[in-house]
Amino acid sequence: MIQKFRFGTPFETDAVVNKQPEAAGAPKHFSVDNPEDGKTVFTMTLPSTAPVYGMGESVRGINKRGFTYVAHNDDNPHHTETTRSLYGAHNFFVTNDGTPFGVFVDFPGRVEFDLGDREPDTLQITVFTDTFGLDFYEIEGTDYKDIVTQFRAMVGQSYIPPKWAFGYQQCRWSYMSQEEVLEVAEKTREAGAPLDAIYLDIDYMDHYKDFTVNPETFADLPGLTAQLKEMGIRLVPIIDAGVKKETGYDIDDEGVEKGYYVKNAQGQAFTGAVWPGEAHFPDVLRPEVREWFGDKYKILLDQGVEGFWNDMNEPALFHGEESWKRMEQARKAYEETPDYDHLWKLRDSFGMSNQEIDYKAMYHEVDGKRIPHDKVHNLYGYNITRAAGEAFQRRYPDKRILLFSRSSYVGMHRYGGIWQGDNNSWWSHILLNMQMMPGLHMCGFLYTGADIGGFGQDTTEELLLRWMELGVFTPLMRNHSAIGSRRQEIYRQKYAPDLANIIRVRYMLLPYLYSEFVKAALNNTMMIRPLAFDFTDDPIACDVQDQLLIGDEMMIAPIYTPNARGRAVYLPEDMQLYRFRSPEDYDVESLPKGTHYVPCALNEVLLFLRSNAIVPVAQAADCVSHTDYSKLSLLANITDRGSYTLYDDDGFTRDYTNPAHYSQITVTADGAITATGEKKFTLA
Ligand code: MIG
Repeated sequence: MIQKFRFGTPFETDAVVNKQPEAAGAPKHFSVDNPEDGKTVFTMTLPSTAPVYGMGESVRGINKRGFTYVAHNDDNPHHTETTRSLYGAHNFFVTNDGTPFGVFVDFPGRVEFDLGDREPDTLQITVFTDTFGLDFYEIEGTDYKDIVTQFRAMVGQSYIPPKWAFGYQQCRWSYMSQEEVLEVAEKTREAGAPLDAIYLDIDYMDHYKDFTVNPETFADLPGLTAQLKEMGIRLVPIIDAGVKKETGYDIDDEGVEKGYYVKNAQGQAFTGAVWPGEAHFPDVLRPEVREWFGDKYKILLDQGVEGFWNDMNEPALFHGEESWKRMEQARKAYEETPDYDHLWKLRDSFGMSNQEIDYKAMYHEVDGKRIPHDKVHNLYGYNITRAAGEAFQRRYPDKRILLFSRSSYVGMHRYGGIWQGDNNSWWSHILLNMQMMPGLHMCGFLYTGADIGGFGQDTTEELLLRWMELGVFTPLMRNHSAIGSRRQEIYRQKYAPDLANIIRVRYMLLPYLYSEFVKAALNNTMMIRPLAFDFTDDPIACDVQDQLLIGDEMMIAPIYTPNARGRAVYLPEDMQLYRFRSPEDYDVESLPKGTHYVPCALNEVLLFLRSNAIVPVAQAADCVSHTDYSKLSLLANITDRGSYTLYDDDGFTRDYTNPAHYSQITVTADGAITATGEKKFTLA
């Protein structure tokens, strides 16, 4: 049961599609105070042992208890233990005070979630309601999964990417020319690895101008996409939020002329500096601006591109008009009076990126009203990605186009996925990648993953192998790294054959992973869950934060420490351990419920099949479209009888609800297989 409580006059965020009536009375679990003007504070007492799950893209463990998270979308490359805000605002969590319940705070600005930080037994949510009110939702249900499903039904169906987007993808900041892109394609395949996509980072553009291509280094983009397509590889360029300010650049001219950008206090287009230098920011809270900006993607789609990643859309600012002025003033003051006080101010003024003073000086126009950006800050990334998503639905209703974003808000999950931003080549970030997955799946951001191998810092081969072994199971499986860091392409590694085989295990598992993903999207469920969501009565399972359930049939326990030869794994029930060195080379072992030390060599992927579980697998091919779905075999751990609902479709159209996409597979203890539909299955 969902109850919505309205406080003041909220700003319409468009997070919720299934509108709820307002409930009578007050929230059941929280007391509500207005201790100071401008803040609405929700407080509840909750034993410190009660877990909190959710908060989407955020640091620390799967259980979020004991820290303060702040909804304030931030281009923040420091993903450390004390980081309060990352790129997305995902204001949803579930907890348990004897009965399980969930909370969703629908508010476009800053919200602080103290989940037992200042006081261990208190949850306190502070919403900065000086300008807008909020909708506060309490959701009750039979268990966490049920609450999540109710929430997801309310916020709408998750985005489903094309099937090829479940293949392995290679990125780098940046592949500098079309020759280099082809080299990556050829060498990856020569190394024996499947590959489905190569990414273009900012340097493909002409002077960082959105929707342009550098005419010298990418002289024939349509030729490049065609050549790649013959190899079964797609090209995915980046789009930045800031549009270069330049007279004569048609898109900017048009944006200025039509008044489509966010404005400054004087009513002119706001200028902030990002990669192109001075840039303008489309006012994507306005539907006509979304339509305008979204339609521009066609320029690249017409050249054979089939997907996009939207970056810098918090929006990130290297500096804005106000932070620049502040620096200038401080410098002047110091030049005039070079004293300590002015020096100190000058030093402080170097905080120029992503400053609140700039966000306060940007204005949106919504229904004819001027809205300061800082009040609706968390909706920007959502709406710039929505602009593309809406354009794709309008122009290509029968085709899926890959789309994911860095910044987001709940609601954006209907239009695209997200990647987890600028992590580092750190062991702790493999764990963080794993621990972020359930919170994101709770909010409907099903298509997600982190930069495999780590974005910043130098990777090592061991780190890359271990991270890839987790990446096998994340819907977005993309290797990406920053300019200046050690190269991470698999063919450059001594362990290339092992990396190739790990990636091939992903392709073997594609029928299952794709099926579980689409079913999760269509049924508003989580493909990736903590053990605590399924084994609610098992206190040990509820305490496990470094293992995950992947769909309904399997569990993973990836290695995230250096120099490990294996790790301890908790099995909440009897399971079958598969240890894959490649799709063809593996061993299987039955393990009873309990804790086990499980050896795992550097080149091995561990997979635990649950009791009576069935996982359909294919023969690994060099790309998704070459994978033969007509000849599937089954991994099966049958003690009694197992049944699996397999979803499959053409991978391109949006005809998800067609019953022909489903087959029902049953396996009995004697190995007999029965299945509906045309497919013939054999046991692996
Ligand atoms: O200021 O486009 O998160 O993936 O490689 C950095 C360059 C801008 C940040 C993205 C990252 C991308 C990088 N971008």
